[in-house]
Amino acid sequence: MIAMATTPKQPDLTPSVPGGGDAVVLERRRQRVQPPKMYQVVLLNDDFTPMEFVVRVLQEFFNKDRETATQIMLKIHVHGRGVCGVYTRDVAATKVEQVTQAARAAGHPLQCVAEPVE
Ligand code: TYC
Repeated sequence: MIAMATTPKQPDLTPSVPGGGDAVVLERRRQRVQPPKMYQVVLLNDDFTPMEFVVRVLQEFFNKDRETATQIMLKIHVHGRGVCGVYTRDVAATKVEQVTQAARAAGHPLQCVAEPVE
């Protein structure tokens, strides 16, 4: 057999398209990332935490204006619970930590929980 000097094969960069030419084919790709699962942070009613403290919590940790904070607090007071905000998992967990810590430091039994949004 006779060895032939050949040039190394280069990858063919030209998209092969019926009809040839220099057309570029763009494939539709399925979306690979999903939106993150979201968690709602909920405050629970109790008989001891002062209304004013809850209003301040809603203003400070959930960025509510005073009027909105008061409405949410009253809703919790009447209905037993209320959503304060919806966040990604880590942010929601941090809110729960911050609120619980502030409540305990002030000597209040306020309960704050995060739950997945369906
Ligand atoms: N029920 C409380 C009171 O009458 C007020 C309150 C509101 C407490 C909301 C907790 O998440 C709460 N002082």
